[in-house]
Amino acid sequence: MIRTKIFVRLELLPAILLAITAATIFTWTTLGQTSSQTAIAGNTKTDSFPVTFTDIAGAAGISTPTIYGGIERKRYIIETNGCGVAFFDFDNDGWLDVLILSGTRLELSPKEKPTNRLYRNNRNGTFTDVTDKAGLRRTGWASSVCVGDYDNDGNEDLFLTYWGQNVLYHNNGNGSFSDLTEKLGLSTQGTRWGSGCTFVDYDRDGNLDLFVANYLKFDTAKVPEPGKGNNCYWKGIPVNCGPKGLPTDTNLLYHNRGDGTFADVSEASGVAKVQGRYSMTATTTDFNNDGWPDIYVACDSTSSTLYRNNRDGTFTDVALEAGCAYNEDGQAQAGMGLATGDYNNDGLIDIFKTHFSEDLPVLYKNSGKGYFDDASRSAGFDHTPYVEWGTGLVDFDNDGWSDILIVTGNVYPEVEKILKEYPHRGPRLVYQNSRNGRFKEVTAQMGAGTLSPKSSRGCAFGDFDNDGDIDVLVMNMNEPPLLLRNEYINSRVGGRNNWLTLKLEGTKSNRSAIGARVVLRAGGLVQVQEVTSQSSYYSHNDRRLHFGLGSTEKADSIEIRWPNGERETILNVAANQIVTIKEGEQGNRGTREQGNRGTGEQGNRGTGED
Ligand SMILES: [Ca+2]
Ligand SMILES: [Ca+2]
Ligand SMILES: [Ca+2]
Ligand SMILES: [Ca+2]
Repeated sequence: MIRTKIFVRLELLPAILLAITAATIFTWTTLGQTSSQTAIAGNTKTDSFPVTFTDIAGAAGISTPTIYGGIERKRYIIETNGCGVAFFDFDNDGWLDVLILSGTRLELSPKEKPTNRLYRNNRNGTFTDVTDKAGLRRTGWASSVCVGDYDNDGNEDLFLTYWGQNVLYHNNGNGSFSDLTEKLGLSTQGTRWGSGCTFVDYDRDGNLDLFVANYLKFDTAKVPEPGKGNNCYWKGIPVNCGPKGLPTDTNLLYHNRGDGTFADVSEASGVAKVQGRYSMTATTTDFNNDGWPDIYVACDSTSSTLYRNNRDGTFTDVALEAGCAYNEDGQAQAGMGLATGDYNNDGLIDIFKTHFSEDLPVLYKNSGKGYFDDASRSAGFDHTPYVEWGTGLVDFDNDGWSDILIVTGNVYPEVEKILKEYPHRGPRLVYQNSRNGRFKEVTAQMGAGTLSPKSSRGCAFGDFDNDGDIDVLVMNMNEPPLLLRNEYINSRVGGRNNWLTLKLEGTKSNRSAIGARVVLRAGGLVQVQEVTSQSSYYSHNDRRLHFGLGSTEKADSIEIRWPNGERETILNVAANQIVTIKEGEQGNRGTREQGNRGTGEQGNRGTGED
């Protein structure tokens, strides 16, 4: 556990406020995890959130609409869930490229050939569509993407889930990808509806394994038309049926044998024992801090799943006892998207999960004692009329505290024609971290990129222009994506917060470093992040870890716990740069201490912070 610490830090307000307010300095305090809710009053004002977003997708060359089902009407649930996006660097040039998944239409005209699209970052604010060159053209009902270098060859590979057959694309390292699904043993029997997925090295042997969720069993021949069944109405209006009333499916786990093939260990691992869930987004994080990666799955209309890694190749669903299966009223929620991160900087990874309209998102605060507390209401969240999807716990203004962005969009385009209070297209909701356990909604001041109405699903977070602030990529149903450029760094002349971005590369551990945990200390603040393979909604974020440092000019220490459990610490790393850290090698920047080798095997349950 984090030692209880008391610290006080001063920070200059942005220069623009100097003229407005006489009090140019404010103070905040964190008293460790037990009393982080009791920060000194004052804190941030809403009008001080110095971030706006500009949508530059069209100007950047990302302008093809993402086809996903009917526009005015959805006959079946397959048309409603949409798909994810990824920020990842497929050509290893240090600049994030963009992958946008695609659906299709039930009645497709011969002219229409909707496809997933890969856009290469031209490093000048524009992108080039390289889908065909990359061999990624494919028409179908794609759901999600997870990214990881499963064969440790230095090139990030892709796994995509589908209603139909999932696909593993091996990155050939020359700009092209090959579909190796069958060769690797990743084909499924018959038609299944793959939903979330995540690469995860659950046995810590250095080879990425693969978890794949399934949403439900769907067959157009067996599902009634809108209004033709009990679960085919919403607010009295006939809509597509489900998910309630449709048969559930089980999830999959594939073990990477390290010889270029995977073994289906869904049964032997206990993963398939979890039944009766409509599983959606999957993410891996070490929630109990024992050094072994766990898997959390946001589930729709049913309790969510926390697969605890038993360290022997098996998993047990502990969501119920851990308090992250239901909300605090014991109700199952519509779990769509999720973000993991340490919102209150107490050293413990928390969960934020998005939900259906007229519900509130859930913020599960990690107690560090094996369970989570539902902190949604105490953190300031409330019901919204929007269906909420992709989300991230992301520090947009580099102050060292994670803010939240949520993309929204209703699933029933039929409804807004009758009930205007449930618009099909919604805004991106933005919440500023008040640094006292609470969030403040700042959507209205965030600019057109945030307010333009869209029916969004997946979104990904990453610094595509390498300028030091986190940007956002958003999938929209039957419209072009949004590429929201964060204007924070550009617009702050002097007085802006510092940052540090870390790209981790495993050598003995999996090369993508998925599951690596970083504890960064700077200016009295302790921040914890882990490298993930999927989060938000069905999407993949920039796997480089981005830390805001406030007014501090350097990180005092960066402790890395690699996925195999070994630790390294780097001291005194200057701010405002992107640093690549290779496992086991002396750092190019700063000084490195010898790690506490071998402390990971037995897990050090609950002692991850000395
Ligand atoms: Ca690139
Ligand atoms: Ca690879
Ligand atoms: Ca493995
Ligand atoms: Ca940026």
